[in-house]
Amino acid sequence: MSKQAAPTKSRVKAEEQPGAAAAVEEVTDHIDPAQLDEEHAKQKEEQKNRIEAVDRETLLKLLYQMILIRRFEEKCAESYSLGKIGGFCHLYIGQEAVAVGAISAIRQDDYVITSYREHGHAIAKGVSADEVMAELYGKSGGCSSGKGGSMHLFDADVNFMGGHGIVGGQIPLGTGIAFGSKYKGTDQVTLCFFGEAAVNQGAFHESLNMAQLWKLPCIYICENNQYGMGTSLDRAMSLQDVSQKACAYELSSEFVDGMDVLAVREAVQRGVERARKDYLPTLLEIRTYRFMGHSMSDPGNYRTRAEIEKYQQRDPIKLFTASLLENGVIDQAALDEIEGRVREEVEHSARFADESPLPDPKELYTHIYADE
Ligand SMILES: Cc1ncc(C[n+]2csc(CCOP(=O)(O)OP(=O)(O)O)c2C)c(N)n1
Ligand SMILES: [Mg+2]
Repeated sequence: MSKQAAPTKSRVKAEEQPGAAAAVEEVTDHIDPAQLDEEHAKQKEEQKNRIEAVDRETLLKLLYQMILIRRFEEKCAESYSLGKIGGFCHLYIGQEAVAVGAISAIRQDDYVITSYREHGHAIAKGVSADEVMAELYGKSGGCSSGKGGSMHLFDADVNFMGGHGIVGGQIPLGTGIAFGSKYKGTDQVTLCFFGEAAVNQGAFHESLNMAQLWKLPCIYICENNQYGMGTSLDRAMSLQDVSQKACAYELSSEFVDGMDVLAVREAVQRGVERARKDYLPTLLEIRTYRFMGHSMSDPGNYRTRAEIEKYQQRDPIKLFTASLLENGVIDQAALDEIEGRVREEVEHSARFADESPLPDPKELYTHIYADE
């Protein structure tokens, strides 16, 4: 058997990606924090321009949502340890800029579908913190009536299509939702989120092939947090440059800094434009890092504290707050006011969940079939 050529280190070329030139970057070592720092320094100047391009109200909303998701999940961790939340619970702490930036780039009637690490996506899509917390508590006031729990949040009213526990299972479903939009002739787009471990699933490849072949308005968002449970990317993937996988199916793709909420928003905006105007799919590899364990029961023996702390220096909330302060968009008083409102919203959600009744046992027999 002939020896395979080493994977090429170049990204999909900018000129092959209409409208995407600015965000295409040189390849970096996947887990070299020093290099990521360097990238960030370069992006600092761009940051100022990015901030100026977005209205203040939107900037404050992005910050509010990221802080809300962070504090909400800190509350989840507390409630989990008190036994109020049972089953699996996968926190999103460290990755908030991805869901918030991406979902800020779509309309209310667009679709979002994602994995089990979805508390943040649900909140960013418009499911209330009350309904998410009640769902985690298994209470009837939850968005899935207390029958889904942490991994199965759904809310059709805001086109939030879950919450899926099978790794990569949501990718063909998201492709199908995008097919539905095109079939019905609407201009709705679908954001389909998944982790980098899902990219090794056949369903990912089948979906990308069909999406490009049939020109489906789907933006595939790989949240590359560099670990699938306790397995690092470099132990599991032959071609670790996820955005390159788009080449096999001729999709446009981009590599994005997932610690930068505005960079995420801009990349998704470009994907959305392609999808809405021309029914074209996009693959985005958004590089991020989870600060907590895979789930609440993860002892975390597969990585060092020093590695986590290195990434925490690029905490997306700290970075965004600092650039808003630096650029005079907010001052300390505005920040304190946001923190105060967030605290109230989170406390309210915990009270709501505590007080919400358990589902009636007869609910066991409802919502069993898709057409009910
Ligand atoms: C088909 C399938 N295989 C294995 C599992 C067990 N499992 C749950 S999460 C996970 C890792 C997924 O990692 P990734 O896709 O990177 O998402 P992340 O947890 O990092 O957000 C695995 C292997 C599963 N749920 N489904
Ligand atoms: Mg992962």
